[in-house]
Amino acid sequence: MKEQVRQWICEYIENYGQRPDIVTKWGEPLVGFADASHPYILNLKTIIDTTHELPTDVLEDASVVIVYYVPFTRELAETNETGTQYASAEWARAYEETNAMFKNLNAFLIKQLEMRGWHAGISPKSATFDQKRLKSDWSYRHFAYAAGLGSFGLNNMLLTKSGCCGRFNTLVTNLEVEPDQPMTDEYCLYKKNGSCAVCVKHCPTGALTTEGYDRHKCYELLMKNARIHTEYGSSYVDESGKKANSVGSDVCGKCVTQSPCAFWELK
Ligand code: B12
Ligand code: SF4
Ligand code: SF4
Repeated sequence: MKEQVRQWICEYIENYGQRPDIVTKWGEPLVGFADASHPYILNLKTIIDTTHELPTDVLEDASVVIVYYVPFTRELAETNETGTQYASAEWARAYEETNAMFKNLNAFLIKQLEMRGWHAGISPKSATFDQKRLKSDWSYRHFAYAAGLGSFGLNNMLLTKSGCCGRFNTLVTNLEVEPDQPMTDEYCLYKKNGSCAVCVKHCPTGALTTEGYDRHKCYELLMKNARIHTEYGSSYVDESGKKANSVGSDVCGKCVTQSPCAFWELK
């Protein structure tokens, strides 16, 4: 059944990418299954916040969280150049098109699972984040880590074996499968041996340093970009769940797109 779920995801994304109204290209997705009762997950309220949801808040008999990572392409990453504060229009569009695709893909997966007698659901908290704390009560990266999809980089991204220039999503289900385990290796070169830190050099605002990350400084630039890139909509909603949280695409990604860990290809 794990292979079946992976196939559904891969095929759906491939077909979706053929739609005439879709410009963004995606690479081969990675899929992991996080154990809903793994101690790491049960501890998320302590690690992140007491308000963070658990899989059982979404589905009473949750067994696993299906986590998938959808990589972008090198061509897209190259459009989002360093040395400027502004995100490329292509990067903004890819952000919006991918977030829209996720909604459709999750609906498709829920339908497939339910047709076979399983239950599945998504956390409504995943589509929003607290505008003051700049934190979500459903962190994809933590579920991705628990599903063994990667390790945290200095740039704050969850680095996977295919890189970090892509986006995550999740689905909670009561499907009976053998869950994957968090990985013990470290992918980030800085965390491994103190080298690299390219992501820090590329950050135009100083939000990202080797000492830490200032999410508010980062968000200021994202909102600046949102005011420029209004043409593709705004996929994140505020906490009411009804209103877009910005006027456009709140993006930057300079700590991702030209980094060696974007696709694990050193330049
Ligand atoms: C709120 C939010 C933001 C905020 C705050 C950013 C932040 N770093 O949290 C703002 C709006 C500023 C933002 C910016 C960006 N975001 Co954002 N954002 C989110 C959102 C909605 C929630 C994240 C959250 O709650 N973070 C707060 C807590 C939970 O995490 P944290 O503060 O980062 O700290 C934890 C980790 O660093 C971790 N950690 C660090 N080291 C280690 C080591 C170990 C061993 C462990 C276990 C944990 C660990 O533990 C910390 C404490 O919990 C998620 C989507 C989602 N629902 O998950 C996307 C998400 C994190 N964003 C994403 C992206 C790509 C971006 C941007 C590049 C914007 C863009 N698209 O152009 C920038 C990158 C900024 C950066 N360098 O972090 C992607 C990341 C993809 C990836 N490969 O990991 C996500 C997952 C969206 C998605 N669908 O894929 N984002
Ligand atoms: S650019 Fe280098 S230091 Fe930064 S997250 Fe990637 S591997 Fe780690
Ligand atoms: S998204 Fe931009 S501002 Fe935020 S940490 Fe990355 S490079 Fe810096």
